[in-house]
Amino acid sequence: KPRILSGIQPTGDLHLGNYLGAIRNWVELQETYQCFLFMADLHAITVPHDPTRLAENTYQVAATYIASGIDLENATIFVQSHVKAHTELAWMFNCITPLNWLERMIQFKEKAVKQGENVSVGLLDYPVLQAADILLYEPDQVPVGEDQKQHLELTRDIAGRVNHLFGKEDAPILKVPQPLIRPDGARVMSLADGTRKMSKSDPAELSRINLTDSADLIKKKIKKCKTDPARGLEFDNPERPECHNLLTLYMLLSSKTKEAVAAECREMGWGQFKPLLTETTIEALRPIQTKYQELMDDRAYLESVLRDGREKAETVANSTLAKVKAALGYSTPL
Ligand code: AQP
Repeated sequence: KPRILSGIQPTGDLHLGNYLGAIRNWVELQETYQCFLFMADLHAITVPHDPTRLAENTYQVAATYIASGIDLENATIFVQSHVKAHTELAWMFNCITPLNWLERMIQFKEKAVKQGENVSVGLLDYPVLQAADILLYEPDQVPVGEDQKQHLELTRDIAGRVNHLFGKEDAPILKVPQPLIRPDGARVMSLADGTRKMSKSDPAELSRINLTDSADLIKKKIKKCKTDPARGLEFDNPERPECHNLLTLYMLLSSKTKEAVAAECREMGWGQFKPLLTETTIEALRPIQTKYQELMDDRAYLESVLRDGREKAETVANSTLAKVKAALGYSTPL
């Protein structure tokens, strides 16, 4: 089977964007691909974080992967900080990556504005660590959304530079992965503003539906979400981003086609559509929430999953790291 790799930062409660934009795609991809899926807890501290929540959030993300249908027969789930090769390779990449490659990263520029004077070196270095995460596992493809395309391009550039500087033409050191672009419609927008993405770090709780929200809370959030006064509901009208987003959510959660949803909702008003979206969301999340709770109540099992995951991940990661270190000319530890 070809291999893919992906991860999520344990920086807070996971929401419908994380599920529909990432995890649910992995569940489909695991039929065809061998998956390495991790919790990016080293990336989680590139912006100020809460040390009392980090470990718990990491377990929650692992439980969400499994509860959403990730099958441990097909996938290796591990914690980034448990596999030391990530930071070690990132250091080596730091030393061969030109600074200006990082300074032009859009995500850095956007996040740096929010951090002001306190922006950390880690935030600038975020995509270098990401390159190490990816290249250690020699994946064939990496599932990426729009926002991560530039980072994957950088990963490919770093791999190319290592191969060029230290490898031989016919024997590259690092495998250069291809992007696996996500299907359309998998960019979930904020419930408070249809032009901004749904995000864990948005201070407005009502802007997102978390995967662990109760039925009552889901109902409240959909009731309060932003809509518009136009009559009838439609996809793809740039003047109506909220309408497009809510129909997309309904389409993805009901697993209906876009055409079917467009036809079903064409004549509807918000008063009719909102209860339908509420019911659909609650029903779609119910089985995930039940399984999630079982997993969170069985810490010993989750620990065993992460221990196995670390062992499998380390075997692959350490072998790639050893290749890079040899190519860079390091002595073997005695
Ligand atoms: N709104 C979204 N729509 C579709 N996909 C999304 N993802 C995140 N938000 C949406 C995807 O989820 C994965 C997790 O990403 P991450 O935690 O590493 O960071 P992120 O993309 O920055 O996610 P958030 O939720 O917005 O977190 P914060 O607020 O902490 O930055 C990725 O595959 C991402 O594409």
